[in-house]
Amino acid sequence: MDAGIYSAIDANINRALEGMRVCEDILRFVIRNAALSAKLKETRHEFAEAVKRYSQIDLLYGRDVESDSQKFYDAKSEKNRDSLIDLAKSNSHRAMESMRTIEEFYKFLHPGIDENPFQKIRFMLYALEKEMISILLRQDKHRRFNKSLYAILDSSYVRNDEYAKMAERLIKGGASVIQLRMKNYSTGKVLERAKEVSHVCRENDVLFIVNDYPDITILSGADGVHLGQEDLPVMEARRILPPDKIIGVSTHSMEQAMSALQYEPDYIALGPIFETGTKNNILLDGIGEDVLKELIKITEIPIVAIGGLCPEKMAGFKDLGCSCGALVSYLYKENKIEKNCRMVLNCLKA
Ligand code: TZP
Ligand code: MG
Repeated sequence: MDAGIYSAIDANINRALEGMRVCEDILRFVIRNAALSAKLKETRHEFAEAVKRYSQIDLLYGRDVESDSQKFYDAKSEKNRDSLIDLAKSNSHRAMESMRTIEEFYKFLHPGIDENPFQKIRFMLYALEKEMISILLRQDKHRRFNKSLYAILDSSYVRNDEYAKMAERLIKGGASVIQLRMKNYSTGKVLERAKEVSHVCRENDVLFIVNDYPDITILSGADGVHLGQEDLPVMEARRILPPDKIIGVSTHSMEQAMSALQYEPDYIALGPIFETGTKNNILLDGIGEDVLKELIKITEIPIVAIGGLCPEKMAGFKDLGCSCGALVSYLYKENKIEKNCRMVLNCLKA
């Protein structure tokens, strides 16, 4: 009987290590999240330590690859992984399920023992899976910030009954992301507009972001929320938002951007890059393109330039490597929305 038990433990140790390794490589090379891949690596090492409780000789003695009836059996689903999420999920489950088997045999071999290292590792894997899948769900949305126009539906520029129509026009002009920014409106009114715009964006497969309100983000079915320096902190908003919602943060200097990065937002908006009178109706100086250039160099998350943008001023954006611009006033100029959008996009696309 013991040889059989050790054979099961041995097989599951290998399975768990393999599952963890695939997830670690997804985190390291595909998602490129150094912190999370390091956490998983630590867990894998902790597991390798815990496994030393078993004698190598017992495990190897129990190993019998030749007579394993399922050794070359791949479930149909294993041959048809249709997404990276699918691949990540199946491999984290492989690791967690194996951990459970090892945990159960450990209890069986050590009756009455309280401490079970494999149980602790299993729970660590559950938490890591949640983080990994959440990142993958959002990463798909990050692609929309590549060579793209982030158009802001601002209440100072849009008539009350024209939000949906304006969203359609911005999308027609080529916007990939639409943000609803309504200052000094009741949350009931913002929700009403958010639902309308969310519908238009979903129909057109365009990302929809709500400014200021995580609750309205959820209720309107938006893709994410945009938070300013005075709004809820990213970490707190993350706690209440479903894992697929993205969070963007406004920053106005290199220091603020560096500080925002610690909390892993999905994107950072930096500005005003140029002088603008749109924000709070006061004239603000631009912080300049050099800060933008510097920030783009030090992070891989999408950086959205904002503030005073217009084609004349965006001539150097391609050289800067800036792939996303957020605009308000220029887009509505002379009511030539579609044309204005296209002019901006020409400054971002190669
Ligand atoms: N945040 C920084 S600048 C700005 C916001 C909301 C206003 C951008 O508007 P415009 O008209 O494109 O300068
Ligand atoms: Mg705000």
